[in-house]
Amino acid sequence: MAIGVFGLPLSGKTTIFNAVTRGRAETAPFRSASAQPNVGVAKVPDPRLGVLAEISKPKRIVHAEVEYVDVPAAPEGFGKTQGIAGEHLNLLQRCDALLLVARSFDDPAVPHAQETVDPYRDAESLQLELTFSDLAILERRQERIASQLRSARPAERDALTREQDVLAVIRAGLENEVPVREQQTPPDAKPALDNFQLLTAKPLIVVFNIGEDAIGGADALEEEMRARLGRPGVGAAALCGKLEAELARMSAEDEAEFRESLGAGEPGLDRMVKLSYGLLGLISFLTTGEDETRAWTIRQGTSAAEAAGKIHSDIQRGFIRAEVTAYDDLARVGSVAEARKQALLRAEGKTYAMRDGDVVNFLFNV
Ligand SMILES: Nc1nc2c(ncn2[C@@H]2O[C@H](COP(=O)(O)OP(=O)(O)OP(=O)(O)O)[C@@H](O)[C@H]2O)c(=O)[nH]1
Ligand SMILES: [Mg+2]
Repeated sequence: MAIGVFGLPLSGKTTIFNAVTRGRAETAPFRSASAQPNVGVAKVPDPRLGVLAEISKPKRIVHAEVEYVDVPAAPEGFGKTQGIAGEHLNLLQRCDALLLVARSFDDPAVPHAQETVDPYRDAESLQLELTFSDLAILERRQERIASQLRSARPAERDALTREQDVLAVIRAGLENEVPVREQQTPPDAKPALDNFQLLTAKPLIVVFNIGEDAIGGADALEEEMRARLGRPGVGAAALCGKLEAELARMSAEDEAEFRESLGAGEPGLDRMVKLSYGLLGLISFLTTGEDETRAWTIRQGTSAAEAAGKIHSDIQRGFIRAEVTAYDDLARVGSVAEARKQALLRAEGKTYAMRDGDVVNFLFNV
């Protein structure tokens, strides 16, 4: 699972990438010479792990992880309504979700790609870029189909014509600015569509990178963003990339103390990572024992047997049953033994659909 970070030049993409991955990629108040993407991994914040660790006293805690790819802005700049192309397009296409960074901080030392700071304008024009890229992809495919149809055998014609019809409908939707993720596409068109990796089909997180002086208003801004930008499959977050990147370099204690002194509630960065996790349709099941307390990433709707396979293929193969306790129940009663006594521990079979926060012990036999 990877999230592609993109935006206008100097909007703070790399700063936010560093904050979220605790990385040290180069940031600068001028266009970076390096056109290389930065790739890193973010831990998904999960306070439940700390609570379970209190119960099991494990040697280590392992968080779920999501990969982030910081895609450099194209030299000619995005936001010029020409679509995203080349290597930048390839990078974004490979990602499962996109994170759009719009600059909301004012700083005379950092030139702006546009004349003024207007994150809503930038977010809109960047989304338009995604639409243009998709239109170009569809157009190329339509041209290919047209040429294939000229020499196609009757047996092939049907499938090609059907695809052509589907593509025409999607294109018409895009031309009316309806992203693919909001379009109703016929189920049999899904494999072909997945293959195209259309950008507006992917979940999108819009992040406003606010200045240090605006942190107090982050919650209100986020609410406004949700009202103005929120659509199915689109999330919104406001955070100060620069501050978050500085905090990410501190020790855990210093960071907590500093956040406390800022009077900030849940860090914007944590909210952003959780938001991405949810938009990707991901949930975590938890395991805990003497060795480790751990969050495992699965897609919503994953069966117990498949979840077991995440840990080890042997556990899936030899699956007998899963002993499941809801996290809230376990946290409330304080021990697995007590959960068992109070009949809060359920036995579930292979096809059980896992829920977020299930604390699981798989029984297996190989
Ligand atoms: N004041 C202020 N400056 C910021 C903030 N976020 C980033 N910057 C500064 O803006 C400049 C550009 O930040 P980067 O993170 O390199 O931006 P970028 O979008 O990765 O830039 P390119 O990759 O060159 O397009 C750096 O000097 C950052 O320190 C912020 O929240 N407040
Ligand atoms: Mg950068």
